[in-house]
Amino acid sequence: MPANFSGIWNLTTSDNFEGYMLALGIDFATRKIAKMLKPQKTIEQDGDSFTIRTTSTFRNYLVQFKVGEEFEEDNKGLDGRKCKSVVSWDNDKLVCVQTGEKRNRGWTNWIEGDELYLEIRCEDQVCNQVYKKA
Ligand code: VLP
Repeated sequence: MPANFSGIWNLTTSDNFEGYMLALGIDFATRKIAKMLKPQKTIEQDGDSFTIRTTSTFRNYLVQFKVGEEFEEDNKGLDGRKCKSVVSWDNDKLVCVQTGEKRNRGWTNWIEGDELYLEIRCEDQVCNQVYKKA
């Protein structure tokens, strides 16, 4: 049985979010606001079907996908670029490859105890975040 990511998760730590945002070309003013945020993730999982909402006082982001099915991702409110994205299982890790203008773009989510880990990648930058179950 695959891992179950469903729940509400609150950001506790974030490492090199600045580097990740720089790689995405996020402007100075937006970066200053974004790095102060403590986003919350609300994940709904039904087997291989996912809805992931990342919400904050500044902007919200929604993505919906089925594992193994490529989809068009419009990173509206983030860097605004479009990607062809596909998510797959690597054991109990959820691995997304976001193919588009930016090289080596993607993310990995996994669970350890009552914590949700997120690694987000763009070009040569890696940001690691930890969320705690609400
Ligand atoms: C852009 C980068 C901050 C920063 C500017 C706006 C939404 C896996 C996956 C599901 C992610 C998170 C990507 C965050 C990139 C921000 C607005 C912050 C609040 O999550 O869980 O989408 O890739």
